[in-house]
Amino acid sequence: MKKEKVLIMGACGQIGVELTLALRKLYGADNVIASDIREAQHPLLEGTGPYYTLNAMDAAATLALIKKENITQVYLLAALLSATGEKDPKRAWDINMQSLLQVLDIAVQEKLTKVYWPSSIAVFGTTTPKQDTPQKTIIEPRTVYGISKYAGELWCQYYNQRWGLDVRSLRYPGLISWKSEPGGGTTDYAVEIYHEALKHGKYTSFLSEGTYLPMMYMDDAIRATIELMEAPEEKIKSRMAYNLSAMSFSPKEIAEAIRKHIPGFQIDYAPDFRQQIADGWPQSIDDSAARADWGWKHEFDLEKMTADMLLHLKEQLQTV
Ligand code: AKB
Repeated sequence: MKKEKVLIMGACGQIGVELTLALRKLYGADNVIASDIREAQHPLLEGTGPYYTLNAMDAAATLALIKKENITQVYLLAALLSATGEKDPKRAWDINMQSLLQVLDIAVQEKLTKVYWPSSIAVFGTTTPKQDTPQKTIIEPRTVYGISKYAGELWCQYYNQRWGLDVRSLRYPGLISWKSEPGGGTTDYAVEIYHEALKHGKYTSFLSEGTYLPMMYMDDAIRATIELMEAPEEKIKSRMAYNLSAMSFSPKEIAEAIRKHIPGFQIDYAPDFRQQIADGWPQSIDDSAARADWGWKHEFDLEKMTADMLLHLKEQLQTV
């Protein structure tokens, strides 16, 4: 059997840091090559394994690195998210699409065994059912990020059908993590709020108090990603991305959960342009296909996540 060697593109991002660390534990540090456009790697990755500066838009450099390191699997995580994407839609489209198409082409050419590419709940829009949004439903994204994710899903499916490429994908909800910070998403408030609660005891939310969105703790998201990638090929019945779900809450509810640990915590609301993006997304997700096909099961709810986030962030603050 061919020995697997993984390349992670976008390793210094919110998902990338934790996925790199988890995959290094699983496959061995030298078998997981981290790369990112940033020259300096994320502090948590330092000393944990090989790192390269790589622009995901540079096809020649990507191919050269894949050949040099005898890569067999690629996780392409580099992307512009929903809020950043709306500030420069054409740039978001170029980055999100070009990097994917290049990786898919290289994967076919170099006969890679697997590719992972993340999608998002951002594929859904205002015409989609808002509660328990099904795997297959009306999909009319309203943001350039959502459009690029939906187009990307179709490209992944196309490369699977046309070239037999084993490409797998998940529609992540908002992701909440303490090791690495999010950048440029509409769901970022649900990370900022924990930092601000510990530092200042108050937070101004850029989403209104009753805005429900699907969310997930990073531990669950990393486990889902690895379980999907490790699942036997015959269990992967959708080559569009799988819906994935754990919990749904509003800014008001997360504030109440934080108040159980920090009783004086205060929240107020100043919705900005991200409110409109959030209003176009589902409030909860039906991920029964992921649960039935490859056994997905979440572990963290709002209470468990809040306790874990505050514990780790408090430790982090004390060591700074
Ligand atoms: C965003 O808010 O843009 C992302 C996402 C839901 O994909 N966190």
